[in-house]
Amino acid sequence: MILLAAMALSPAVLAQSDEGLSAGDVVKDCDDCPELVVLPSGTFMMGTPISDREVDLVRGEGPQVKVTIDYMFAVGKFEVTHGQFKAFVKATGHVVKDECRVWNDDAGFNNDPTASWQDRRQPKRVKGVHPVGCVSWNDAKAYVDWLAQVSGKRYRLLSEAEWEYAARAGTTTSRFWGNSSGQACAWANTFDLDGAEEYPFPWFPATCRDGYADLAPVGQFKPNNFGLYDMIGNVWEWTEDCWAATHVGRPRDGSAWKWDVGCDRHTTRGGGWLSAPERNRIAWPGRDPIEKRNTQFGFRVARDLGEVGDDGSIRRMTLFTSDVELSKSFWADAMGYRVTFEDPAFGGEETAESLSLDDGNRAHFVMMTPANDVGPMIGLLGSSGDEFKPIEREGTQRPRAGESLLVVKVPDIFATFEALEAMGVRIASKPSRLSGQMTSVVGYAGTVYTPDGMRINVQQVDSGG
Ligand SMILES: [Ca+2]
Ligand SMILES: [Ca+2]
Repeated sequence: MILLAAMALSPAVLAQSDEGLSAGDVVKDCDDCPELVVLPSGTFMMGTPISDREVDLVRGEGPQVKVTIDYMFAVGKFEVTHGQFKAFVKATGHVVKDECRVWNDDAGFNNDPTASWQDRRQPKRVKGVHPVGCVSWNDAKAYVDWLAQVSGKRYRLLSEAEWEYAARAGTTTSRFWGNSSGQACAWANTFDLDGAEEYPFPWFPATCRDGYADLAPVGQFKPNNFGLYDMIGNVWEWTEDCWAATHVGRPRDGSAWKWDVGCDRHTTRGGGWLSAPERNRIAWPGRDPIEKRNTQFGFRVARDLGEVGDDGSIRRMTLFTSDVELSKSFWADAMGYRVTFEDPAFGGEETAESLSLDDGNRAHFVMMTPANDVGPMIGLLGSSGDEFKPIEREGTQRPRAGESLLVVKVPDIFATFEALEAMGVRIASKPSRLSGQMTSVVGYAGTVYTPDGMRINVQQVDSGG
């Protein structure tokens, strides 16, 4: 009832267009869609300072890096609920695998083959207003893809940087209410004295009572400064990023940190109802296998605002195709650019191995951000020389010295995706956010020459798995 009252007080608009939205607005795109809060752009320090007594450098919450999110985006006001996820399962027939790590009085905290997202033991009877749990990263991805389909909007998971930015909401303390785990109970459902009475987990609880020994319905505690609920505690939230043990090398523009070859473990954030207080902190990253299901693992959604190109910037991404020939008609209308790789040391053994790809990936495209008003561009790996020839190469697709990328301007990056997909192209990683960087190429280093002769240095932005 508390939840319903809170929701009634924030009238959400069923938005047809994102024009005119500003930070703090609440948006709901369809009956079964989660409510979203529009977040402002901003800059923040990601991670925990070395001086913090709780800092866990082994787990990868340091060193601190400055991240600038120069775009507004929308984030789920609440964790995705069981009811919302159920609507997705009903509409699509999506199957969530059984077996989930749950608490059983006889077996303790164990991988129970009979537990599932619909029976995850805690709570004893799950309701629609509880956050969904016992779902894997793949299940979360399937859900956001479905939302994108039914709404026509760009739903996705949050990047880890976006998640931390959203959770901090302008604060710099270890929790969004301050530094004390003992004050958690007004703001978050964590492992508290109520939980400790019911579940004998071998770690200390927060020294307060939040009223929930295990899972709580979403939205029962005070929100953070952005109006987001349960950013700490209740369920852990899957992010788009691959887990890394450090923030060194992390993208600084809010984009997800992922490897071209994929990764086995993704980052979960925010802690959960049974986690120890030191894990119920904004910056502490979980590192969890992609198919892991746990009673306290759920997620939250994000959505991009507007259409690509609205503000002159586009998303950064990597994609692969299995047949270059098929995409020739697409390139025919494109304006030619050339990226030249001049460094003879580039493309050495170590680099080649770090980007070995799956069988069947023969040509490599990279998405590039625009130089000023140039607009969306895509790069195609090919030979150097007057006549550009696409290269189809087994194994590593990284350009080597003497090769180049043909970079072409496209009218609409998402129309391009659809066209490529219709041609049977496998897209390894869909664009996930706007980027304000002048030029960036995922996984590459080299030099870009724009048509008017401007030379731009391109930085390598990923680090391999
Ligand atoms: Ca609790
Ligand atoms: Ca949470």
